[in-house]
Formats: sequence, structure tokens, C-alpha cells
Amino acid sequence: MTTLLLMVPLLGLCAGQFSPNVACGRTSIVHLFEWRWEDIAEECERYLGPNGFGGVQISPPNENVIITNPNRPWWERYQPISYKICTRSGDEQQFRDMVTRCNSVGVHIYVDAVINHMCGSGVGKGTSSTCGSYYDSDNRNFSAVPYSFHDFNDKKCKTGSGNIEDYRDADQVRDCRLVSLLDLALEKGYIREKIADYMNKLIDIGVAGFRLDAAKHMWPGDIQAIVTKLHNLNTKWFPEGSRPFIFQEVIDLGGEGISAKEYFDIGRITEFKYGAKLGKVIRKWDNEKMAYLRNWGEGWGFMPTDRAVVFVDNHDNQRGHGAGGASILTFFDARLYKMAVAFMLAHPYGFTRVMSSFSWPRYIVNGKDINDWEGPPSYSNGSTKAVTINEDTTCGNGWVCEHRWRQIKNMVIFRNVVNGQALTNWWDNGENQAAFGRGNAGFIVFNNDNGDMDVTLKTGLPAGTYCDVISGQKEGACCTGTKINVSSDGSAHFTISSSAEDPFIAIHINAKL
Ligand code: AAO
Repeated sequence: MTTLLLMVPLLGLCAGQFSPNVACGRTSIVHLFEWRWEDIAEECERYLGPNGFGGVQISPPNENVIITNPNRPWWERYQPISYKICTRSGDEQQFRDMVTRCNSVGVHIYVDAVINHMCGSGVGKGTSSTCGSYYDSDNRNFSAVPYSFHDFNDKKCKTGSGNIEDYRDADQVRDCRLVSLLDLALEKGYIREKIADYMNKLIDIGVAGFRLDAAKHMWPGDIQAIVTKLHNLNTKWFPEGSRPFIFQEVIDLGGEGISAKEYFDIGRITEFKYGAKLGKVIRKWDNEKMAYLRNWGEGWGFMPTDRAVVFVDNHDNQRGHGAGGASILTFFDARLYKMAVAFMLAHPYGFTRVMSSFSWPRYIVNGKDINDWEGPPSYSNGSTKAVTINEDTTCGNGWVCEHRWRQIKNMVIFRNVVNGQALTNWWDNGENQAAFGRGNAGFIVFNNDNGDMDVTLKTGLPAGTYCDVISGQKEGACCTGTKINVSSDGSAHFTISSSAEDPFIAIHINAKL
């Protein structure tokens, strides 16, 4: 039985679409939301490669409609006009350069593939698109693909508005328009070809996989048919026979007509319960406590770990789109956010994605952020601003770069160091002080209580002095943070003030002094 259980993830790794295709020893990806290809290439070389990041989820690279009211919202990129690689992030040449440079330093590229639909039904006609291709939403004409009237689901949808009106009805969710976006008839061979051609072009350039946007709005059989047509990954960078990693955006918080498990055979799935629940625990809403995290993962009703992609927030729910609600933690709540991200990266459940945002003037009126549409930092001509790097390694020009926060970057490394080790030595005080180890490779302690913490805990680590990678880090033979002594029986003494800037401590074998 044990052998069988152990073999399942291994098989998954070889079999492809469930394996994240990250380079050996790397375990997380980062979503560089709205970044330019040029900046991503630089970031791979100067930061992500050296710090052990496995990959980058990029914003959709294909041509989209230009929206001017509101002025260039981030969400215009979810309204495709063609499959030309041509957006505010850059052109095809820049895209190829990014993929090559990132792959060369062991950081892989994951494309956000918008294949469920084209632009909104009401955007009109013209050539106001990021590559100047003609479109006419009234006549369903996208000449640069080309798609025409017959390629959409208009006749199939049974709702009065033509839009999804009731998420309990699976037919509506798949055959009607999501917020009026023109819904492609994915059962047609011609359309499957066009989409597979687009994805195969990206695979041949060297990408490692895809986030399938709005996967819940596509029939699993249609997705499977497209995925089957995909090439193996480019052997210049990946082992022969590697399948593209597929992770599907299926929002399943329960109570609807569609459940995530319908998609388990195709690839992984975004586990939206994860961030919603973890936000509640860290915020201590609904009487949630860190002590309850003892059986985090499947024990909380989440999908199997080898199917889950997990994240604290994403580009939608950090601004009130999508699902998760008010409990979602973001960079706006930096102190709690760092704790949540650290918990995620220390815990073995799921494949982890770190969010990296741009800032915007959040302004909440009656529970809704009226600036939720704000696009990336840009110039008056609409072009996206470069990501500049400050002397203290943080980002400038309006880019938040959570992935560069020391606590988060060091936990990405922590996850690599403890990779493959079981969760061990769980401890909690019944409230919001909790700790756990990962075999004999790492240990993390949280104090999210209102009182101070003063405890001696079994860590499982070899005896020695370790550098806490949250308050600082090991630099050469020195430690810029708190030092922790692990005695010969593996125990260590931890004190964490409830008012500490970061009320948690993490140590691992590569941070031994
Ligand atoms: C824009 C405008 C629209 C306009 C449209 C066309 O905002 O007013 O009609 O253009 O002109 C993004 C933006 C959209 C934007 C769109 C196109 O978010 O505002 O529309 O680009 O420019 C659903 C989908 C999910 C989707 C999410 C936003 O299932 O796939 O909505 N996410 C992806 C992308 C996203 C993108 C698109 C898809 C489209 O990540 O960036 O949209 O390409 C329930 C359902 C969820 C559903 C949510 C929201 O969730 O379960 O499936 O997500 O509703 O409608 C509780 C429940 C939870 C529920 C939630 C919200 O938490 O437990 O189940 O409440 O009610």
C-alpha cells in the first residue's frame, strides 16, 4: 500500500501534464502579473534563477482588445482578438528572448492561455487592438485567426441574456457567455486546431506549461481534446517526452453545478479554498485558529495534493474579482500576508504559486474597490512602465514585487531545501501559536496570538546554531537575523513577541552557521 501511494506522485511526475516541469530542486513559481517580457528576462537572470524560483506565470501573451473606458484596465488582456504574440508586455521577438534567457538559468515560463472566449460582445468593431488586427464583435468576426459567426456558442446557450445567469446550471456555465465574453464552440475541430496551433507555437518556443483561464467554462472533454493535440516540450530544455504542465482555473468553493474533480484527469487545478480559508485563519475570523491547521490540506476538504495549485491571493481576488471574498490576504495587509505565504511555502500541500503585483489606489466604497480595474504602471501613451530595482533590492515604478520581500524569497528557498520531507513535530498551544518541521531539514514557528511566546520545541534538526531566515539571513559565515540554537536532542528555545514586526521564525539546514 505504502509503495503504491509513493508511486502515484512519481508516475505523475513522469506522465506529464500534472508535473510542473520545474528544474530539479525548484518547487515554486511566481506570477509576474502584467510584467513586460524584457523585465521578466532580466528578473530571471538577476533574481529568480539565483534564488531558486522554478518558474514564472506570465500574463496572456496573445493580442487583446484595447479598452479606453476605463483607461487601459488590466482585464483587457482577458479579451483576445487573435493569437498573435503581441501585447503591452512585448512582441514575439521579446517573448522568444525571455523564454530563452529564463530557461537558460533554470526558470521556466507558464503561459496564461485564454482559450474559452474572445472579446466582450459589446466592444464593437475596428482595429483598436494591441497588434492592430481587425475585429467586429457584433458579427463575431476575428479576421486574424480567423473566426466567424459559426465559431461561437450563441445558438447553444439557453439563457435570455446569452450570459451565464446561474452557476448551479453546468450547461449555462459552459455554453453561455462569461460576463458577455464571446464563447467559443470548442467542440469544433477547426477551433481546437486553431487553439492547439497557438499553444504548440508557444511550446516550440520553449514554454513549460499553461494556466487554462476560465477552464470551468469549458467542457472537460473539449479541453482534453485540445491538450491531446499538444506537442511535447522542446528538448533543448526539457527531457524527451515531457508533456506541458496544465493547470486549470476552476473555482470550486462548493455549492455549484460544476466541481473541480471533473477536471482531475486533464491536469492540476487552482485550489481556491486554500487562500480563502487561510485568510480566515490568519485573520482569526469565524473563530478560526492556527491550531486548527494541524490537518491542513485534504483534511480541510481540499482536492488531492497532487492535483492542487495553491496560492494566498491571485490577480483576481486580490482586488475583489473572481472568488474568495474579503478574507483574502494581499500585500495591503503585509504583516499577515507574509505569515500566510510563509505557512503555504513551509507546508507540503500542493504546488505553490507566489503572487507579485503592481500597486493601485485601492478605494473601497460599500465593500467594493472602485479602482479594481486599474492597469499596470504605465505612461500616458498606454505603454507599461519598466520594473526598476531600488538599491535595497525592492522594486520601483509602482511594482510591489512581493517575491522580493526577504521573508517570502527566503521561504521559497526553504521549500526547496525541505522538498520531499514529511511534515513532522507539529505543535500548537490550542490557539494561534503553532509550529512544525519538515523532517530533519527545516522548522517554522508562528505566534499569531495576542500574548508573547516562550517555548522549547522539538525541531528534528541536527544540533547547531541556525540563522532565522525571516528576521534576516545567513550571509557567508554571519547571520543578519536572530540566531537559534538547536541542542543535541533536537530541541530549541523560541521567544516571539506578539508585537514583532514578523511574528514567526524559520530555520533550515542550509541556514546552519
Ligand atoms: C470585463 C468587465 C465586464 C464585461 C467584460 C466584457 O469587467 O463587466 O462584461 O469585461 O466586456 C477578467 C475580469 C473581468 C473582465 C474580464 C474580461 O475579472 O472583470 O470583464 O477579465 O476583460 C468567474 C470565472 C473565472 C474568472 C472570474 C473573474 O469562473 O474564470 O469570474 N477568472 C478568469 C480570469 C479573470 C478574467 C476571466 C476569467 C475572463 O482570472 O481575470 O476576467 O477571461 C462565482 C463563481 C466563479 C466566478 C465568480 C465571479 O464565485 O464560482 O466561477 O468566477 O463567481 O463571477 C463566493 C462564492 C464563489 C463565487 C464568488 C463570487 O465567494 O463562493 O463561488 O462568491 O460571486
